[in-house]
Amino acid sequence: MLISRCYETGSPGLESKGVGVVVDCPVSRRVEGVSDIERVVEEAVDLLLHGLGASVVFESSESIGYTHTLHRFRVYVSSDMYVGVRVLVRDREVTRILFTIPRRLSLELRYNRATYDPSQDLTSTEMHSEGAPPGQVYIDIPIVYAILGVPRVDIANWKLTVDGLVERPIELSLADLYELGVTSVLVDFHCVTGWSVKGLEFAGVPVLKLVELAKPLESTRWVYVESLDGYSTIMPVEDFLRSENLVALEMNGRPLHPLHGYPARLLVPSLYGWKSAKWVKRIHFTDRYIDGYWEALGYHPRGRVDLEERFKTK
Ligand SMILES: Nc1nc2c(c(=O)[nH]1)N[C@H]1C(S)=C(S)[C@@H](COP(=O)(O)O)O[C@H]1N2
Ligand SMILES: [Mo]
Repeated sequence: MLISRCYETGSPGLESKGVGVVVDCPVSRRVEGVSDIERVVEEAVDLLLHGLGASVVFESSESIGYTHTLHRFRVYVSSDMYVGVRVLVRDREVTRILFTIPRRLSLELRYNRATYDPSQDLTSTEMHSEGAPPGQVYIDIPIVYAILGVPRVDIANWKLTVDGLVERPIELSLADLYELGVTSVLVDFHCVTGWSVKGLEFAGVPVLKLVELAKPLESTRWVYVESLDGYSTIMPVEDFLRSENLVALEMNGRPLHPLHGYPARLLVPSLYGWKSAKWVKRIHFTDRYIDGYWEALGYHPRGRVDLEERFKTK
């Protein structure tokens, strides 16, 4: 049996792109090449989307570091609607297949639903050799990503909210943030797709300063971050509470470029770049794990660069 159980997730960011639910299925199947992968997709589509007629169209492949490849397919259910299929391959083994199901599509999916337990993913012991982070290549400047587009920012009314499990929720304007005092850090930045940039200078308000003001409760385990564009991400509170982490307002001596997140982005350099949400509007302390945008598509709840936590390990 190719697929025995699957995990269902979703996120507001995906919702805004018309995706109702992501179905994430762990798989273990050896493949030798693209045609093998296509056969696995057809088998999976047959199992889950029975009666759909499997017209599988290959879309693209992308390397994720040196270790993984992500292959995208589409299964058209009508001329303008398709189920997205993403196949993750590691060392010639398909390790998971993810289906992105359109919101407008009501399908009877055949699989056993399971509940995702992020605590399994918090105990990675994978180690690596000294030097550059495993699976990463240095490039000169960061590639701009804006998966949900570049939002228009009304700077006069923009505020950063810090709330959730805190003693004192706070709201800060850009001027308020500058008044708290700006610190600069020199960091390397790493994207999960395999590129890294050395020596970027960011300036902003240390998150520890915001924590002093808002005072998260002991029961906090996760920090969920939301952006103006509908993007979101999540990380364990212990990764959030690092002294180098900033609500960054400047990069390389200038206010953040609109494409890099103006007026403010989170900067968490120990984690892969997708955790550093741009155009940030809300930092929410919580005791409950929920997927952010990329986490809902199979990316790791934690994402430490040193331990190569690229994808959920289930
Ligand atoms: N709001 C938002 N934040 C985001 C993203 C995005 O698409 N939207 N992409 C993430 C990813 S995958 C990376 S690698 C970095 C890239 O930062 P840059 O665009 O400033 O180079 O931003 C992260 N923050
Ligand atoms: Mo990224």
